[in-house]
Amino acid sequence: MTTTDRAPAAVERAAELRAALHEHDYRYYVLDDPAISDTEYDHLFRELQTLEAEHPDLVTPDSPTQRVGAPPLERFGTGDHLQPMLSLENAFDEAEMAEFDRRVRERLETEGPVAYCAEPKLDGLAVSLLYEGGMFRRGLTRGDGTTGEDVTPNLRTIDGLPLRLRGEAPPARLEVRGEVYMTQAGFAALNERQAAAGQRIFANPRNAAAGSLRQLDSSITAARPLLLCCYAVGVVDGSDLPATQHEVLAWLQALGLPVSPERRVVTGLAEVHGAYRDLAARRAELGYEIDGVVYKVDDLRAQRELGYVARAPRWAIAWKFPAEEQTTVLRNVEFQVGRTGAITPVAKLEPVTVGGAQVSNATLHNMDEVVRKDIHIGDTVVIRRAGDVIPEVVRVLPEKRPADAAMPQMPADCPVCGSAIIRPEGQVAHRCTGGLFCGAQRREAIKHFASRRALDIDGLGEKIIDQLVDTGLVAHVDQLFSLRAEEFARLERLAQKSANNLVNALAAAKRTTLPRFIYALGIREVGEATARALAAHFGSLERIMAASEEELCAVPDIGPVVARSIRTFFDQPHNREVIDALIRQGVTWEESEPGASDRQPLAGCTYVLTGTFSGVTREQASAALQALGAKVTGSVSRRTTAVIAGETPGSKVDKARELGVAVLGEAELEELLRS
Ligand code: I6G
Repeated sequence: MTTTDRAPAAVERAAELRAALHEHDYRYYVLDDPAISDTEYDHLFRELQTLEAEHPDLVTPDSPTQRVGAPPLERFGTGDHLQPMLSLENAFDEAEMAEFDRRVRERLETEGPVAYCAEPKLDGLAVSLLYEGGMFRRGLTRGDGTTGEDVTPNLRTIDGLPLRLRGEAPPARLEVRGEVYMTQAGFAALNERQAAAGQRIFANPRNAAAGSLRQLDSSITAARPLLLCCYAVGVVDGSDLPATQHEVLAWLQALGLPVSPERRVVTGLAEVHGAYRDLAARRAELGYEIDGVVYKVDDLRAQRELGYVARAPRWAIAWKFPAEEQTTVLRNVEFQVGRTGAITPVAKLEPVTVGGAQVSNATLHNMDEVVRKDIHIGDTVVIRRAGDVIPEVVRVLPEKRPADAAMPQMPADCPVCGSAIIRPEGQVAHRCTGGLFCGAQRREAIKHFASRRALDIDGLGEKIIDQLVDTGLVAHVDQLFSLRAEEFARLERLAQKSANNLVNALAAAKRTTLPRFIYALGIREVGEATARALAAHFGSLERIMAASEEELCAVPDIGPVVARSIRTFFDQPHNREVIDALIRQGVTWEESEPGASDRQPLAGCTYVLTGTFSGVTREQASAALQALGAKVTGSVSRRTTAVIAGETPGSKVDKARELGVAVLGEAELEELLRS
C-alpha cells in the first residue's frame, strides 16, 4: 500500500488525535480535571507524532506536537504591546487596604460595600499573548510596559498555553495578560537535573521561570516545567467582554486559557480580609509561590469610571504578604571586599529555605549593625527575605546562644590582599586600603569599567571577567584592550564567534565620551551625574586631574567629601598609570574648553531625531540642539544619548529600545532646548 492510499485514513486519525489531545490538555491545564492517565496521554501523543512523521503535510501549526522548540535565535526581537502593560499599586497592611477601598467608594460615590474579584498574585514573569483569528501569533515579556521581548517560540512550548483558542467564534483579536511560573516541585526537579548536569542552579522558582522563558534556544524552554495563568485582557476585537472581572476570567477559561482556580468575588472589606487571611494560611500548600492577593473592582463599568493614575489602574491593588522569615544558625562570619574597598560582614548560615529560596548567606551590612543586633557566631538568628532583596539577619534569639559564642571581629588586614583595613572617620564602613592592588577591588573595578553605563563593552559580562581575572589574563582595565580573540576563545564556554565579537566590541568601546570615561574609572562618590558635571565644568581629563579640592568644589553639586575622593584617586600613581595605559591603547573622547558647557550644556551628548514635531521642523530642532553643543546624527548606536521621537517615528525608536537608549518625546525636546 502506498502512502497516498493510506492518506485519507491518516488525515482523519490525525484530526481525531489532535482534537483528543487538545481536549485532554484543556482538562489537565485549564480545568485541573484530567480524564486519562499520563501514560494514556503519551500513547496518543506518540501515535500523532508517528503519523505526522510519515505524512509531514498533516502537521498543523496548532498541533500539540508543535511545541518542541524552534531553531535557536541570535537574540530576541522586540514588539509593542497593543495596550500598555500597567503596574499595580501595593498595599502592605490592613490600613492601606482600607484606604484603597475608601478611595474606590469615594470616586464611585457609593456608601455600600464594593465587590472585588480576588486572585492570588503569582510570583512569576508577566507576559502578553496575542491571538489573531483564534491562533496564537505572538508573545511578549512585559519589558518596560510599552515594548517587550518577543518570546513567541518559547511560549509556544508551554503545554498549558493554547496554540488555538477553543469555541466556535473566538475573538478576531485578543491580547491577554498572564504570568508564566513554575511549581515548587517543578523547580526542585529542574534544579536537581541542573545540578546533575553541572549546570546553573536557580535561586527560586521565579528566577527559574524567567531564565527558562528567556532562552534563545526554545528547545531548552520546552524541557522546563513552565505553567501559565491568565488574569487580564488588553485589546479585544470582534467580541464583547462580559460585564465583570470574574466573568472575564470564566470567558478566558472557556476560550481554553488557564486562569487561577483560587479566584473569587468578595464584597466589602471584611470579605477582602477573609480572602487575604485564607490565602496567607494556605500559601505553603498551594504548591507554587504567591506574594500577595490582587483585588480588582469586579464591575468593568466601574473600572472604566475609576480610570488610571500614572501607570496603574485606580481599580486594582495587590495586598502583599509580609516578607518571609525563618530561623537558622549563624555558622561563621566572612568579610567581603567590594569595588571601592568597603568591607561587608556576611553571615554564613546553616542553609534554610525562605520564601521558596535556599539561603546560606545574609548580609550583616557593617560592624555597627553587628554590634547593634548583638550578633555572635553560633547564634540562632531570624533571617528575612523580601522579594529580590539580599537576605538579612533581622535579630538573634539570645536565649539560644551557646556559652562559647563570640562576636565577630573585623580583621586588621584585607582577607583578599592583606593590605591594612581602616575605618575612615565619620563612615560606617571599614575599607581595604589596597585600592587596585587588591584582587577583589580589581575584579569589581573591571566589571564596573565594562558595564553598560560606563565603557559599555558589549558581551563582556561578569562570568567572562571572572575568568579573565582568575586566569591572570587581566589585572588592570587597560589590559582588556590587548586581549586577542584566541585568548578569549580559550575561556570556558566561549565560542570563536563570541571571542571575535568581544574583540570587536572592545575596539568599538574605545571611542567613548569624557563623562563615561570618568564614570568608568570607578572613583568613589563619582556617579554618572557627577562625572557629567565634571566633564561639563572642566572640559578635559587633564584639567580634572590637575584640579585642587577647592577648584573641584566649584563644580555644581560637588562638596568637600566628593572633592577629596576625586583628588585622592588622581593622586595615586597606579591610577594615573592605568589612565595613561588606556590612552596608549587608543581610548579616546572629545574634549572642550573649560566652562564651554556653561554655554553648551549639551556638549558630549548625541541625539537622533525621528518623526514629525508639531512645534518645530526637524532641521530647526537639530540646529537648536547643535547650538547647545549636542551632536545630531542619523543612526542610533549604544553611544546615542537619546532618540527624540515626534509623530509617526520610524524604526529608530525600535532600534533605541533594542539597545536600551532613551526615547524622548516632543515635550522633553522642548525642555532640553529651554535648558
Ligand atoms: O502583575 C499583576 C498580577 C496579577 C497584575 C494583575 C494581576 O491580576 C491578578 N492585574 C493587573 C491589572 C495588572 N497586573 C496591571
